Amino acid sequence: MSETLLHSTLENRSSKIQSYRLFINGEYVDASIGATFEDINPVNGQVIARVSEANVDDVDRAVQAAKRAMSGEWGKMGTNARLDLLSRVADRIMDRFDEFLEAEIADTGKPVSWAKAIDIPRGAANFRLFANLVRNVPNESYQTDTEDGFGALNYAIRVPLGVVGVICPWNLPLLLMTWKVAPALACGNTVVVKPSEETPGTATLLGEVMNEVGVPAGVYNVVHGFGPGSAGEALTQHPDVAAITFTGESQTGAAIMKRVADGVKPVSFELGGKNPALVFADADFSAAVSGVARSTFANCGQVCLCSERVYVERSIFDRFVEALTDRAGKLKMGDPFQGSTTMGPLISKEHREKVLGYYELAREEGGTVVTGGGVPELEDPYSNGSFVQPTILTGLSENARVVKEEVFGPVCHVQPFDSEEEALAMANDTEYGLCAALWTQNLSRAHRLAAQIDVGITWINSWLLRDLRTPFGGTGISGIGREGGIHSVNFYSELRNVCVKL
Ligand code: NAD
Ligand code: 6OD
Repeated sequence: MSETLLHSTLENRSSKIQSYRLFINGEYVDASIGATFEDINPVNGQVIARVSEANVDDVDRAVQAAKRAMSGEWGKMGTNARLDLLSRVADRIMDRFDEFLEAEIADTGKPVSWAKAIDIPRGAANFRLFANLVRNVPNESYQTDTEDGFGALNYAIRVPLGVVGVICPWNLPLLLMTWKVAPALACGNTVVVKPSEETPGTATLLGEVMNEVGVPAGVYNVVHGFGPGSAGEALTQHPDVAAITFTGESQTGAAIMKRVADGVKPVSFELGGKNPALVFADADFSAAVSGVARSTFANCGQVCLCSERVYVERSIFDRFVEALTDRAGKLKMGDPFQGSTTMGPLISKEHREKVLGYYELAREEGGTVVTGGGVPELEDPYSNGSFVQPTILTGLSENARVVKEEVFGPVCHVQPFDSEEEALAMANDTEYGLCAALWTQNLSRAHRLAAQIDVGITWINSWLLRDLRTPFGGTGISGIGREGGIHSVNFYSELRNVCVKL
């Protein structure tokens, strides 16, 4: 990948408006009534694409194509042949790395350094992992005693669920979409994907890859649109969709759950977070500062795993806040294709209003804005983007809304603590339970706390270090179920037991 090439492509993109169509039954098609919406580049506010907006009929077309594919070539294909195809999808994403990178950056404005290290490689890695894993999944069997002495043999088989509806957010579009599509396809299902309306690009491009490697028509389908009253809701209500896998806000998860309840369909939900980072005085200070700077500001704070509540042992509190403030001041905003840019914009002007609202609320709730708290002064064209300042807050009560509610921006509140018990109590005082980061060199303390913090994932002296085989998910309103490794296989396939009397 050459950065010069990417840079000039960004300039070209500014003048060339893309067309993102629906991908149904292996073909790019317009929405049935020709409806479209605009896809905006959050770096400069320019329209980058017109996107076909699916209605109920289009969603039905996609679901029917996916259903037909289940009983066609795909449904009959052997496991190894199917998984070979998915390995080729991974290879082809890497072959077309620059195109995925450009599409992802155009939609999100995230810095190239982040997108090329995280988003696109993970898109490929998700397919590679599940192609390998499903080849090696054993099934249970039991020899059962019977009164006649001949016994019985019980064995389990796995079958796909059918058509899986995949509803995705905008923050890590390719990564989070393939995190669900790859295991769903590896288990033999077909999918209808509803990408976020903010980030339709990479899901659309993936359709080309599916065709190039020979994934049969109808296995991977993409319907664009919005949530309520649009493609998202239509997918959740479709009677031929067997399961819904969703990543997004907790409130949206609740709305989807109500919609699927009548059909008693399985759901897998990866939802919001209000994640704590705990920094003890015995931590490696500079590693903790770097780690918390990363876990607060990465992807402009738009990772569900970001730390928005930072608890620091009182003896190092002032020094820590000063050092974190210094890190915030060094973040550079601007052209995402420049290697020197380290922070992108928020996803949209609408989301910026929400984040700025929380900055204002922090002041109203009596907090101190140590740094940031507003919109940065940037030259054109970035002044038309959705940039906000990285922000550090102190002095808020633990009951303040800013400390309780997910902001999803580059902001944290830093609170001092005097004891491990106090830090633990504050960390757990939330409805959310996605992840935590612990910074300490006392390993007994680290393990003790990891067992007591009520979250799905605890990082000790690290953050976002991922092994895709591990269970991933949240407690409380941060999610339902676990994905990753065998946990994804357990969601995307159904176990059936066969009992043979011998
Ligand atoms: P969102 O909930 O607003 O939207 C996510 C998707 O759901 C979009 O495709 C949207 O169109 C669709 N949608 C919205 N309402 C719907 C409805 N009623 N029926 C069907 N579909 C509907 O989330 P977002 O703003 O795109 O993403 C940010 C949120 O996602 C944050 O809360 C973040 O914490 C969360 N998130 C969680 C994880 C995780 O792994 N736990 C990962 C990424 C993002
Ligand atoms: O790394 C992953 O697998 C994952 N699901 C990350 C989620 C990030 C949330 O924004």
